[in-house]
Amino acid sequence: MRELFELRGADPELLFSPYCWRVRLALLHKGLEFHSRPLCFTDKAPLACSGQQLVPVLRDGDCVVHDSVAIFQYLDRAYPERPLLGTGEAQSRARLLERVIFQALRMPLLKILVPRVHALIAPADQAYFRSTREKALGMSLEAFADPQAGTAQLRQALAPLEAWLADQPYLDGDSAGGSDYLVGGLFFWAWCLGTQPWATESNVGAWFQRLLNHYQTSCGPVKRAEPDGQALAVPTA
Ligand SMILES: N[C@@H](CCC(=O)N[C@@H](CS)C(=O)NCC(=O)O)C(=O)O
Repeated sequence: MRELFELRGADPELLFSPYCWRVRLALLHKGLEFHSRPLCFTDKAPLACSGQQLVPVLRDGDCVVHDSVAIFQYLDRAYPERPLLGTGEAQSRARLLERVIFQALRMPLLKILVPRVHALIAPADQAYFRSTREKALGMSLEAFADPQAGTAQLRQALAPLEAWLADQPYLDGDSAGGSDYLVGGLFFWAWCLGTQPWATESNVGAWFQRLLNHYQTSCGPVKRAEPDGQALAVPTA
């Protein structure tokens, strides 16, 4: 039996973790079915088998793996058909891309998403989310959150992706691969929380829509929080 432990909102169907979305997309890529185990932030007991407290955790028979990139590597080892990251230099390049893009996009997205995460998680999770994030950020959620600044910073950070996607439909080329899922998880995070801080009419917007359509065609509709009405109407390039 294959199980994916992932993060849920107050609504158990609202799955929004960027790292868990990476793994959902990777499992679809490999054609592997799984049972979803959606957990609240404070529901840590089911994660004990992984020896740590963060999701995603994939339990695949006797094997338990945590950390999205480690799960991609595990999937490539255990199911070599349709590689996600590949091996050797290819894998190393994919992981470098993950680091660089993650660093560039995470903070702008957090400035936009922090208030929405707080509003959409279970009341019992809100105090935990506030105290852990305020400690990590060194300031109150209210002082950190700045959707307008986050959107402007995100627009700049997306420029290389916008240019890259002018020449090919996916980051990995003609079809989606590990890089698309590593980066795409961040976009699912924002989209599921009801925001879309990138232009629909842009290369990035079209790329995300392709990933979303592919996922929804295979797996059914993705639960999304009530949109905040802030989708951008102008290209990001
Ligand atoms: N590097 C890890 C990061 C995992 C992570 O930060 N997960 C968050 C969810 S988005 C989490 O489990 N948070 C629970 C908590 O803060 O207690 C990965 O790539 O999987």
